[in-house]
Amino acid sequence: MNIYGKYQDTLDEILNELLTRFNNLNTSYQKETDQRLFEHLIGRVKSEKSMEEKCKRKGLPLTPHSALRENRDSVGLRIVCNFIDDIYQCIDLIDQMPDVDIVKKKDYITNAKANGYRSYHIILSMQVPEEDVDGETPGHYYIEIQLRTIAMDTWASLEHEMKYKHEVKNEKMISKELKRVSDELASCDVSMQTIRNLIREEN
Ligand code: 0O2
Repeated sequence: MNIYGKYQDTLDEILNELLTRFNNLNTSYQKETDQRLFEHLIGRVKSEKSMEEKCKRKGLPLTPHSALRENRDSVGLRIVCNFIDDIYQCIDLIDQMPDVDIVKKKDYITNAKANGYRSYHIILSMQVPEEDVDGETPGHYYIEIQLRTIAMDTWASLEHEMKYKHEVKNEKMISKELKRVSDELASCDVSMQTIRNLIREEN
């Protein structure tokens, strides 16, 4: 049985609605300011296999309730921005969205994880006309949004590929190197932001 049960179609619809919404925001922002709000955007409904593994890892039964209430990332969006300030600009716009409540914010940019992971995570609760897993109509569904700069995304993608959830030999040395690279990239992000501010001041 599909872990998302009869809610799978609603998850797909929510993902499409949010992708359209954010792409439209980017287009109107660009028209107004001549700058892009974000560089690119990706989204996915977490695969059943990955959601099942996550539930097993947490000792949860393989039910739609575990997938949609005990976990809050069945629908995930990743917004990749050019500059750090753009991330906070996106967050302001998310704050203003109708039919969406911000349930949790985790700022791994100001407070990077010990391994060097940097990103800003938001958990949203979105109201939709369809029924939810509690039998409520209109329903509420959770969405996880990860916001990062290109540099943060590069690091996280490569670290995910190489290490996250994998066993690694020379663990200590590899972790130290990854942390060092993360700090260097963070310093580049700050420098690029400073350069942008200087250019803007001149114009
Ligand atoms: P995947 O395979 O990317 O989907 P949760 O695990 O969601 O119940 P938690 O631990 O509070 O709750 O979540 P957190 O810290 O907000 O992290 C959620 C997601 O952020 C992860 O999802 C990853 O996508 C990403 N993430 C967090 N820490 C790291 C990290 O150290 N390295 C990388 N590359 N990504 C990270 P999943 O479901 O764990 O994994």
